[in-house]
Amino acid sequence: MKRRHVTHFGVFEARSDGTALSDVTGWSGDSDPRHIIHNVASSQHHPARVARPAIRRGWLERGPGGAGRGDEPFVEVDWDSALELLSAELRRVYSTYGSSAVYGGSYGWASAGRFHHSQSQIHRFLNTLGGYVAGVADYSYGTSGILLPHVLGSSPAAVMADGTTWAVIREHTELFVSFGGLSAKNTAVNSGGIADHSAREEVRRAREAGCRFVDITPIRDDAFAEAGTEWIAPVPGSDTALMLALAFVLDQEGLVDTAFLASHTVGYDRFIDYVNGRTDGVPKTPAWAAELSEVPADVITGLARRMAGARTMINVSWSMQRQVHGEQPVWLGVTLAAMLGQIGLPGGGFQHGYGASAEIGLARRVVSPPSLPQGVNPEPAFIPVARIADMLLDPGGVIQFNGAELTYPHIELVYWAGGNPFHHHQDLARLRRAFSRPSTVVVHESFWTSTARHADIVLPATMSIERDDFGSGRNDPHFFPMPALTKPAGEARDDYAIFGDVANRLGLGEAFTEGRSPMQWLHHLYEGWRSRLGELGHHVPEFAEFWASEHIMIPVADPRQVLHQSFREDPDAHPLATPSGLIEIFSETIESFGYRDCRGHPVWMAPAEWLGKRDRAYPLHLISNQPRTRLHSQLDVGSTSQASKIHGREPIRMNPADAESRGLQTGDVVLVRNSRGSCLAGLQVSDALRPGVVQLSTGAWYDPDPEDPSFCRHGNPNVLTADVPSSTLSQGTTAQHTLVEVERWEGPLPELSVGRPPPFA
Ligand SMILES: Nc1nc2c(c(=O)[nH]1)N[C@H]1C(S)=C(S)[C@@H](COP(=O)(O)OP(=O)(O)OC[C@H]3O[C@@H](n4cnc5c(=O)[nH]c(N)nc54)[C@H](O)[C@@H]3O)O[C@H]1N2
Ligand SMILES: Nc1nc2c(c(=O)[nH]1)N[C@H]1C(S)=C(S)[C@@H](COP(=O)(O)OP(=O)(O)OC[C@H]3O[C@@H](n4cnc5c(=O)[nH]c(N)nc54)[C@H](O)[C@@H]3O)O[C@H]1N2
Ligand SMILES: [Mo]
Repeated sequence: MKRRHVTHFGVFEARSDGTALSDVTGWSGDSDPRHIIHNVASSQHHPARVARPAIRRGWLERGPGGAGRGDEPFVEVDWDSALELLSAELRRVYSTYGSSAVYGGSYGWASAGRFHHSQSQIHRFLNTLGGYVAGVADYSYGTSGILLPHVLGSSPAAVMADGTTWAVIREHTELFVSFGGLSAKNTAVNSGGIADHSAREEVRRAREAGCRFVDITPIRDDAFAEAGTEWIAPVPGSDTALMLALAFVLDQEGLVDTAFLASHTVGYDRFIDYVNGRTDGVPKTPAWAAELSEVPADVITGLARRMAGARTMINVSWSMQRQVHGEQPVWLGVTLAAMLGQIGLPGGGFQHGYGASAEIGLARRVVSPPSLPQGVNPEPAFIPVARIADMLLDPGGVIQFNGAELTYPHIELVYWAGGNPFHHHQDLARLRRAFSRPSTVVVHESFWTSTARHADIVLPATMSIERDDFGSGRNDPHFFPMPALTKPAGEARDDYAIFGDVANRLGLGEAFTEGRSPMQWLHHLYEGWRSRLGELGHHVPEFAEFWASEHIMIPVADPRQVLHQSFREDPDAHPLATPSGLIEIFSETIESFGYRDCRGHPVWMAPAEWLGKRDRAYPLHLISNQPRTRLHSQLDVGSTSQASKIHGREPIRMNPADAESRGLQTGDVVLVRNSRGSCLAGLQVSDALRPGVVQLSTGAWYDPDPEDPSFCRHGNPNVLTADVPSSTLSQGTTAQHTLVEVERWEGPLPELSVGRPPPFA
């Protein structure tokens, strides 16, 4: 009999012999299963799996200290020795320095499954010990996460959960304009899982009903084929100029809903004075934007007219804000939708991220599924999550962030479970220097990722298929029991078991576990959740029935929800949580911070690295977007991810004209380089890319050359990306863009070290 399992990229069914899985297929209830699911079974027993606890030799022999980290071999030890060493080190750090010396941000997606969710586990554990320095916001929408509360009074997550559903779009939307495209590949994924990949079918039905899709993106084939997309390909990073010109046309041609602006927004006058050039002498005309974006002026004018003449959904993808000045296009998306006066109307208005993840366009559930309580973190120090290298390199340094002043703490110990900063952070050679600073780095991992290789204490964690859990993705109404499918590989233990054991050794076992086994926790959390639902008048089965079921459904309030509908109908009765209660096209709050790189209303500021700079040394614009064949760096050794590699290297895509001028062909191994670093990659020539743009997705396991850590032999783009923040306001990552040059790799092909364990002493 086949059994089911939830992953971030879908639900699969497989046969199990108790040790390994076979015959993996998508869940029968999924209308569009994605090939990423095949990475799971194919990597479970891969040699790159962490089999036993391991300690870096220098740390074991000399004690805490960063010298040799990432270079030295490891020594495998038994669990008791590893946990004894770890407990003693935690005791030393907490008693000598306190919680401000422990960085426990531990950013990362970990695995699906609500109880064993690594971030919940590690944060609960560190809170039990006295707290930790946290990392706030995220890499996904770290910039809009700070901006949107100022503009719309809600977080991006709330804007998405309340967003207009596909059912409404299908009936009402005539024109769907997507800045950053409407990405088919990214809807494979949803945080916590997705039962039915419905986006393709929803797009097909919308198109069938007459909706026209316009994708504004340098990469054509992100789109769903079913959308029949019209493609507009701007210079990457120039969208703000394009959007300002759309605003200019709407204003000049009298296509603006002035009544809506008056009743539902503040600050339009100051914005439009800027657009028309009254404040800076530069009218943001289509001709002006055409110079910057290389989108012809008549295309911009035509698009503005079409937007005003139809029920228009303006979608701004998350990629648009993972850039320097990433606030601006998101703010402009809201502003354009307000100018059209369609916010709160069915099928019109604004959304941040249809296509960025499977959840967007699903209706809000009446309550989220249960999760492990994390407790309270008494430590006040925190960082914006993407400032980790700055913090480690500059203890005592001061930064501005969203109107506050933060001082970087002095970190003695870094603890990570469920994330891979040596994939996800920018400028990895710099991160490596930063990681040499703390005395101790502890990592729980299932695989010998580059982060595990840069740790001192590495503890083997189970994969989600090896433990009992339950799972439901963000905004997905399906809720599945997830009984373990196999026993753990090697000596792997659950994060929960590891934390429970260490807490015990520190005399805090009861506080952490409350005396419950994982199965008792599932029962306890589920029943608490069931009674909360009951109080709201919703009934779901008892735990035993749930556990024996295929899945249950979480009730949804309104499958036909429309974002900002009640606000539109009565802004006094349903104000936004902004200072004015209205949409803030001009934000007095942001203006009052006085940041030069984010003013009181959206403006054009040329990024430091973009094609408009005409950089002779690095003439190509690299987009490092999300990979089609995996989730970030997860399971990169798995079969779907490996099938995409070229001579073992991550594929990079390039327009035919750029390939020809460099004498390159599909299948060549190339060197991608800039002033920060370089990596190898395998070339794919494709006319889906705008000329001048190359695409190397994120997530190939960083494989640094032993002589030069800024050279990755495998193709991780983060040796190239800059570790500079989006702005002073949000301090978000700018991973999406960087300038590079690409040339044929002439030397012998270096052997890869990822895909097997590090050397053991
Ligand atoms: N250049 C560039 N960089 C980027 C991006 C980009 O587009 N371009 N995208 C950024 C974004 S949006 C994000 S969200 C980040 C993602 O960055 P991460 O979330 O850090 O990336 P993952 O590869 O998902 O890392 C999760 C790790 O957790 C491990 N893991 C899984 N389950 C468990 C478990 O149960 N226990 C333990 N202990 N470990 C587990 C996996 O093996 C994996 O190594 O990357 C960011 N970095
Ligand atoms: N298959 C798969 N799906 C995923 C993930 C994954 O790892 N794999 N990760 C998930 C996560 S954590 C996140 S945060 C989301 C991310 O969702 P996004 O941030 O939206 O995704 P990206 O793939 O980084 O970028 C999407 C597209 O934006 C376009 N783009 C890039 N730069 C520009 C620009 O300057 N202007 C314009 N107009 N377009 C531009 C490119 O076509 C790019 O492919 O994806 C989620 N979905
Ligand atoms: Mo993300």
